[in-house]
Amino acid sequence: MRQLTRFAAFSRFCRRSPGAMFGVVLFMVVFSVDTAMAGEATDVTVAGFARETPPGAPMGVAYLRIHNGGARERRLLRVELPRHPDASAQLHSTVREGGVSRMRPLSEIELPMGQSLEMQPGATHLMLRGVRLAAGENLPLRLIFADGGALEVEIPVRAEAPSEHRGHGHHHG
Ligand SMILES: [Cu+2]
Repeated sequence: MRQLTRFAAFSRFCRRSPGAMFGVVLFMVVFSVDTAMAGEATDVTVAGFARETPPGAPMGVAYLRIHNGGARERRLLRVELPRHPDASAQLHSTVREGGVSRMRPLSEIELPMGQSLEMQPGATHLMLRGVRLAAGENLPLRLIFADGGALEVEIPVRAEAPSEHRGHGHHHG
């Protein structure tokens, strides 16, 4: 009832002063765009690749380079695979204990302001379960941050990591 009265008053106000009404509508549009932006991690950039799943391998792996170009610390909580609802991705670290490498799940990754995290073989990586990837495909990822922000990216699938090239390197140019 109160809502209706308010609406009636607003309609009268709009009829009398269309200019002011335009201002109010513009304010509402700007406000909602601003609210939508708050939910996205636009100041974080992501590059990287996933490795082709070798025949018979139960798991896959991806390595991301995440840069926090924003003005505050961000915490990455998890990574989702939007195109592969039955698969999962886990943040892992690799630690050496008594000469043996072990993988540990990470509950989150801190991204201090202005800093980058570079995942690589033998260190932090993204473990992929339940999805088989072939070189040449793209893998869509959704990064979920502690502040509720999300970032959608696509990374290429490569036959092998650049650091795994054996023998003489290729020199271009
Ligand atoms: Cu792992």
